[in-house]
Amino acid sequence: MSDKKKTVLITGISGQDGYYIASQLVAAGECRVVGLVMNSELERSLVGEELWSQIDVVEGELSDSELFNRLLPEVKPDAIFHLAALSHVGQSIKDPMPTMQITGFAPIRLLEAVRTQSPQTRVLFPASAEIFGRTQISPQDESVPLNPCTPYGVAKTLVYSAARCWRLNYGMFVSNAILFNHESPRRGENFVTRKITLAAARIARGMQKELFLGNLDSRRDWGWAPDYAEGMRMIIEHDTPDDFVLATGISHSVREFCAAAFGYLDLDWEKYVRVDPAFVRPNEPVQPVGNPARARSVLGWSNKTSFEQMVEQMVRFDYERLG
Ligand code: F7E
Repeated sequence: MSDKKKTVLITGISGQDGYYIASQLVAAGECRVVGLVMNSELERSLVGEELWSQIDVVEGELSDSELFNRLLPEVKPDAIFHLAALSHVGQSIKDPMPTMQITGFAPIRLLEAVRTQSPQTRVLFPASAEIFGRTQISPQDESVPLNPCTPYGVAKTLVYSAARCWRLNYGMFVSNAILFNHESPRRGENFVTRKITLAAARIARGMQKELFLGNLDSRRDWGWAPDYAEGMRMIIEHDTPDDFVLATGISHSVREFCAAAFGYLDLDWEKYVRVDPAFVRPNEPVQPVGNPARARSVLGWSNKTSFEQMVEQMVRFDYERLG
């Protein structure tokens, strides 16, 4: 991966993780970065001119069954970060089939295209803490049995298992990053952290009066997305294909996130946050908290940004942007 001529294909480059991985690769200046987008016009503004001008862009839809058969001979990637997916867990519960198709089946077509056309290409899949679902074992490391409890978790379990299966049977370089929640100002506004930081900023600026959330007692292991992007790069650059948990090892509740975010703007969150049953999920992982010991010892990876620093950077971004 240090050879200047190498080409890295990133699907979902306008999403949070695709953006950070592309930015880090471009900054390192060691490879050509090609980003897959669905709609150049729309996604160009999401990515921003600075990064957009330093990458090549190809267009395509994951629902197109020939997408990867067409792209591989055209792009000739040495490595692929497959980050494009439908990634909202709550939405997957409301309407499971799109998530099964896009998050679950499209990566299998990618594996098959790589196997038949470009077997030397390295592939990284972002698996998810949702694959552990309702396990009673805590914290979760790579040895914990899978027990997904949402359609999104089932789709991710399919891809995680397929990666291991294709690796075993065909000797391909396919790795899984088992990602616990990771956040940043680039997080989508319908995920709870960004929903909270944006609302706190809007309330502080007098643009919003209340914030409606679901379960305030839910706990998550929240890390800083740029650190996880670095971890994914370390996994694909490792000597051998393998699976690694990327997590902080510490969990916080939604309630604690609210207190930290509103507190940063000197606001008492309890005055503004209300529960709306429409946002309460019927089913949640029991106690998602990851054990990143293996990534730490084998790769030398860790989440370097604390919970407090993460919340502060997200709130500051939203507050300043609104000003
Ligand atoms: O929910 C609770 C909600 O939607 C976090 C994705 O990146 O991480 C992410 O999935 C928690 C849950 O993320 C609201 O019930 C309360 O307990 O931000 P989220 P997620 O479902 O954990 C995993 C590892 C992934 O792989 C996914 O792709 O917050 N919660 N009130 C709420 N959640 C949302 N979205 N909105 C609320 O109003």
